[in-house]
Amino acid sequence: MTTPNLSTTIKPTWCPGCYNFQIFAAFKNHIEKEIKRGKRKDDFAMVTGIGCHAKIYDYVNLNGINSLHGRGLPTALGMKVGNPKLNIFGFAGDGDAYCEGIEHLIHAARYNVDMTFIVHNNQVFALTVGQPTAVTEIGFADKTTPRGVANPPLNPIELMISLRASFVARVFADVKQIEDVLKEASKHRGFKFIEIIQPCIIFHPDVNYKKHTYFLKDKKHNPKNLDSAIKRAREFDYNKLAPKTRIPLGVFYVEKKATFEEKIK
Ligand SMILES: Cc1ncc(C[n+]2csc(CCOP(=O)(O)OP(=O)(O)O)c2C)c(N)n1
Ligand code: SF4
Repeated sequence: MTTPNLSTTIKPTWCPGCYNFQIFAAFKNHIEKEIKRGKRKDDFAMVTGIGCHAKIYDYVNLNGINSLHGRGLPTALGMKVGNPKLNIFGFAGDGDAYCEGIEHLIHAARYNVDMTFIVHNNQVFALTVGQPTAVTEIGFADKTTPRGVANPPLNPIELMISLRASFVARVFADVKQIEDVLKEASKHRGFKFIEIIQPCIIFHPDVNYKKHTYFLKDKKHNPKNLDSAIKRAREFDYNKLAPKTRIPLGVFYVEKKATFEEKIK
């Protein structure tokens, strides 16, 4: 089967060097490989929120809906009810997913909607020029928060595991890491939550995150073990990086259970 062209003719307007390019490349590679493995282009659909991350919608030649800020998940849920066979990929920013859309994230995880939800976590509302979100570190200051963030950041991995989201993973914005986790996720039926640490080189630059990361699989982490998953999730609290901070990457938690679609049949 010939692989359809998954790029549109629209030229990306992300800042040169933006890590969103890595996510874009990895996602296209993944879909191309899925098509080579026998899937059809029309088996897939995309949903995005609003933000820098959401521009991916204009650059990938797939069906879908460019939704509202924070409302990608209910849009995806509606699409899934209409066509349960659709393989949906949702893209959100941390503002989108953890601020405006947090209620939808909680319930999509509880319902176990069979879809993949990818959060581009750059720890700011980037498109609107770098305001803090729910995962910004204490002390981060901008024009809206001149005295600096006062509240500790939310730990989305811990939140997702505590809700027993059925597939919970985190990677860095690196093409291979993203492709690997997407391949792993493609074998799972249920809500696949994948957070990508995606520094915004303009408003929340990379503070050498990669140097602090390690892979859960190298530590023989068992993703079916809830207690161990929570323990690993707590190793990085999204606040400032101390010299000994360790950021686990890979699949934290996996649980086999009925999907939303199966429950409403
Ligand atoms: C309901 C609503 N609130 C606010 C906005 C304004 N807005 C557009 S993009 C954006 C920031 C998006 O930040 P994030 O979701 O983190 O994505 P990023 O730009 O960092 O990729 C905001 C606040 C909007 N479009 N709609
Ligand atoms: S503002 Fe940040 S997230 Fe947005 S395109 Fe530029 S580098 Fe990327």
